[in-house]
Amino acid sequence: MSAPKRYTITAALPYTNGPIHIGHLAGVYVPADIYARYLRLTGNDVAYISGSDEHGAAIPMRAKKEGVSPQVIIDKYHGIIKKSFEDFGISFDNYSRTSAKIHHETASEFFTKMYNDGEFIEEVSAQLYDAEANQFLADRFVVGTCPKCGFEESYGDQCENCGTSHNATDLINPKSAITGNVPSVKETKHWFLPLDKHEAFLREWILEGHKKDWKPNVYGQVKSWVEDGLRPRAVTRDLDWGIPVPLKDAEGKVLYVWFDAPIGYISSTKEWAAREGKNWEDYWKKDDTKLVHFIGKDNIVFHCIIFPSMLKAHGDYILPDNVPANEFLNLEGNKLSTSKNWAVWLHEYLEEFPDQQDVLRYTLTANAPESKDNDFTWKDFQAKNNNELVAIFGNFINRVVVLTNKYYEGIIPAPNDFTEVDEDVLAAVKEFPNIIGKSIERYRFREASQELMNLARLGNKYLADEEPWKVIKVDAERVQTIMYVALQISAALAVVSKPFLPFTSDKLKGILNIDDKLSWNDITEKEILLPAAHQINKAELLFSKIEDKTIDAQIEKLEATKIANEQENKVVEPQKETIEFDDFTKLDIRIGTILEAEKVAKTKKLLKLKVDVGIDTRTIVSGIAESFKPEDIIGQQVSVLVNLAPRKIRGVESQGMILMTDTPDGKLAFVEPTKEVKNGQQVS
Ligand code: B3M
Ligand code: ZN
Repeated sequence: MSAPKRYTITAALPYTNGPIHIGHLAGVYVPADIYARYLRLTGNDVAYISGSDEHGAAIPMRAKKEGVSPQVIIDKYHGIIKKSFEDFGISFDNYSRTSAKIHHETASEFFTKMYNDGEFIEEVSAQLYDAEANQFLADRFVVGTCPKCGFEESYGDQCENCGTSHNATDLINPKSAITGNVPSVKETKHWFLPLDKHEAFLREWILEGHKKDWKPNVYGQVKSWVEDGLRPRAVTRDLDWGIPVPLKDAEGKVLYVWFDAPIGYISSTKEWAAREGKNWEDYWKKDDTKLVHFIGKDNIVFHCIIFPSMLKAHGDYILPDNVPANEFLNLEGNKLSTSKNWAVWLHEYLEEFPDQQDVLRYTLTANAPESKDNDFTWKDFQAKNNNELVAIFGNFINRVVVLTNKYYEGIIPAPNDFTEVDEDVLAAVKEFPNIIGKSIERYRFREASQELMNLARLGNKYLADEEPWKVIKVDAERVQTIMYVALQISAALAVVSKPFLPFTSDKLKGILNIDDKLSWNDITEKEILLPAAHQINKAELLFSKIEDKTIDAQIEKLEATKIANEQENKVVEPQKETIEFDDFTKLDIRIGTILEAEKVAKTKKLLKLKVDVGIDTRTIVSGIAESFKPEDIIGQQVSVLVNLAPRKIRGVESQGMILMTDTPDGKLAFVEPTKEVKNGQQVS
């Protein structure tokens, strides 16, 4: 076992302008949690740190949209996000928030020291200004075309499409996100971090020093930025929401959110260390501490170029050993989007899949976007659950526990002679902690999760091959050995599943009655994991099958969201060409009542209706079957174009047309009188 080390593991601070979704878990928080849990289990000193990012333009914009103060917004979403992390077993040692006093103090001190050391350029420059909103425009307050990739929805500080970071004045065709106006320019003073001054350091530290151990997707982005040429970046803003710039002549200015937020890792560590009686500087200033930042790819420039330059310039801080950024997770083929509600929100997931956090953790790990964007589909989620967690992991454990209770009343039998197969299986089990550990230490969590499933496969195959339920009839002594071996595998699974499936691991330890008696390293080092005569508990299902109808409901929910988005973005049809009044008088539109309704055979959309239009009762075929059940529209009053020439539709003669319109959820609605009207009444 290697000597214990000290780790500071940070996970990106989520903005408190909305809830969090599966993309956050997949990209950042589950991999970081697996890493932190594994390092704790292998005896290391770990500080797993995060918190809410409560400054920046996104929050006042959301506040304005909801007609509340930014403080109301951050309090609401800090609470929702913090609870979501707790619900999903994200085991932070501290989850703070950047509106906390300790952070304001820490960020202000950090800035002041850099200022006093002459690390900033003070410059009055022309910045974008929205005269109507009477506000300077930076970050998300301005959108325009990215100078690097041409993406037309780039923000003022960063392009979400190519990830590059720039100044607002670099945008092509900028537009105010507040009024839509083309901004003017106005002089204002800001303090700039001269990134160009840190180029040599960044080249030596990253391009040379981390060529081999940083992920290609991270190294590649950093290399292209450094080689594109680094320029001074403003670290202050003309905003009233954020940490005031701690200088006399800085009235109405705050620290740029991406200057203060990474310092949030330090202030959150301070908060934790004070509570735990530790020295925070051990985790940020000692060379034998390993600092690892878990982020999404859109945060690479801030964590690999800007924050390290700040740490270096401030002096006496360690630098990140690795920044294993993930790519993006998509949902059913489309980009996850808070604004389009195209997401699986964690708080909603738990309402629909109570106590099934581990199913989502496992699916998001097994399909993590580690080297390229990946897609989450509900069908794959169902398959991972039913074909792996239920059919392999759960099935193996259930058989072991049921048979141990059935044959031995839950008391682990003493083994007799081991066969070669038994010996091989017991030897293989001892290898898994190292196999899984190596993948985790190399930030290959997908691979690690599959090795975990391979251990369950080993157990499942061993039982299927040894068939104790058959052998019991002829050789009870042999079955004692088989069950003993199978129980050792079960104990190993309970321990090594903890980083990935914390809830399942705890449940399995309860079933095996081992609590936390076994450590990660015991699996490799101890001869016996579960001794004979040990009493286990009754069987409980670890996972349950997810039925098609449950998944179909989720897919339908997304379909409805997609349609609602399409409707919202639908442009209003332009007016048709002008007609004369006489043209209108040719239309004979009457009020009618639906008397009968039935589906037209072999069609999805058509209903055959009997409608009393006052003049007579007639048959009308209408394409409304996907919006209405026949039995629900008997007695419905409708507007009918009665003098439309009759026509055969799927063999049925239709004598007229029911007037309909589209609703935001993509269904149809009747054009009906707001009061009961006599059938045959004319619409004019
Ligand atoms: N608040 C998250 C984002 O860009 C950002 C991370 C800060 S980590 C210091 O979505
Ligand atoms: Zn771009």
